[in-house]
Amino acid sequence: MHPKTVKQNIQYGTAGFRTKASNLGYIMYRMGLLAVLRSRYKQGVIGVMITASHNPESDNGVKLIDPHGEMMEQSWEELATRIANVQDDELEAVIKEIVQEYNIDMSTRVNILIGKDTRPSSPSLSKSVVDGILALSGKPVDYGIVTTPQLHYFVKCRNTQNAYGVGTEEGYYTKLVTAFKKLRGDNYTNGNYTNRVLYDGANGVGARKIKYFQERLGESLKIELYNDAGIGTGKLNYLCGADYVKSQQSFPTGVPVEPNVRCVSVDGDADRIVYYYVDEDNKFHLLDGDRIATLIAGYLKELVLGTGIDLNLGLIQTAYANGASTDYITRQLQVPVACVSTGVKHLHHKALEYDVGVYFEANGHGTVIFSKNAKDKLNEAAKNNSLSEEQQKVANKLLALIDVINETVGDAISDMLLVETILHAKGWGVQQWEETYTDLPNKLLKVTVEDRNVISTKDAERQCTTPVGLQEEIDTLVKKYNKGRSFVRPSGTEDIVRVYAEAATQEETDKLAAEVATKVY
Ligand code: 16G
Ligand code: ZN
Repeated sequence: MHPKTVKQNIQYGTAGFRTKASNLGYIMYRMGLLAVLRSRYKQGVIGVMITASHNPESDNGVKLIDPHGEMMEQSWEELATRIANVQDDELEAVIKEIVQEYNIDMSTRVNILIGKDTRPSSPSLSKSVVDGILALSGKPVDYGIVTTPQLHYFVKCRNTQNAYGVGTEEGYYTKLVTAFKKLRGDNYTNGNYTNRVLYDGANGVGARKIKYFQERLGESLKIELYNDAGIGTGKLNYLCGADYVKSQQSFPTGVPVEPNVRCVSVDGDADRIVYYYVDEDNKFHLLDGDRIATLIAGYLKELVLGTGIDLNLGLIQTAYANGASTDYITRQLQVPVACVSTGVKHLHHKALEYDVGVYFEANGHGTVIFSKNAKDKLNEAAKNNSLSEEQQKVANKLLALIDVINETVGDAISDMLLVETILHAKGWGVQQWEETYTDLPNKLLKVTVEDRNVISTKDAERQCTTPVGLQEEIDTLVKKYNKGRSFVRPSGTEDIVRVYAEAATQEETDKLAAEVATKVY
């Protein structure tokens, strides 16, 4: 059954395994096996998500979700890679080895939750995962087509006996929408804020699931859905979706162009979101993950101050965050910023160090996590009559906000509801939001090299340590430019090196990026 069909080794990377769907059958089966091992080892429910996110429709992928609803712990990625690459006749022995090494009790009953995106290849790959789970006597629980963040949420609910929320689709919609409506109250508009948003579903699961929100939100937020093509039309992520809009810095196909109207795009598994609009002169304006992060962190800081509770709040970014966003948030809003390596797991991990940890990648993946300490103190404050009425009110508001947020992972729809709540509270339209700071011009280039792994980095990928001398060359180039900044890193998802540059003008930025790129060859 499920014989290994590909000779080359594959690696469990930043976002799990991802490649051409036709090469993934045996990988899925083996990840079913691994999920059962992980579940028995952690003594908790594990999730398996089948998706290739923003990649083309013909790709697919798989990633595992740990009991707290987080991405699988890094130390097990190497086991995933090992299991994926062994020859068929060695598979059983490798499994036995892992069972021994980790002292796993193979007699416990375990549940594995499975979710998939709308790719035409997903149903058959899902069957392969089920076969793997059954082969080790685990119990597969099929959630069907769901967004990645929904599956993360279900895993967390199941492991907390529904204390985090009810672990069903209905439970998820009810939790988010109830909190959103509570915060919005009866006045759906406020100042420059209007309750209408154009939504690009990327022809994927994000389009399918937003319909449940539309029904429940009604007039409180009028979401107009575009790019809702059916399965197998080849249109998934094609010329639309969050990754397209962010990387091309242009308006997606399929969404009507209306000046100054807020638009959002989600990606193929709805864990990323970006905002944008066109102005009267038909100029495109992007409000990316950095913008969303600063909006959220600034607002949460206001609320935390309003409660009078001492909570430490921080923002986590990566080297790709626009320098102007970092500047604005540290200097003007006085929120401390930490920088970590690319990849959601690094940001999430760092955010756990704060009472209120906001994290976002520039590409639009992010969320907020609240410590137990923060939640306890807020719950206490909400009931504490020795606090002022205002303080109690703010504590209640923060508690409701926590329920709008999917703390397990970046969630495009939950993030949208959060942004809409903040804009509504501030009475801001998209222009007021954009006026908070001006992005520095930036450029991202891909460079194809023989072996991308000759480049290694340190300091959250902002400096390279090998090849020797490259960093000095970059430093020399950067010094020539006003507000210059540049770094190079090997991609974790493609066989290329990425070059990022920023400077005072677009012309200088493009030049700096091109110059740095020549040093990488
Ligand atoms: C993956 C990551 C994303 C990261 C991107 C970087 C997850 C769920 N996704 O899509 O966070 O920004 O890789 O790709 O971790 P790169 O290494 O090719 O630049
Ligand atoms: Zn995604």
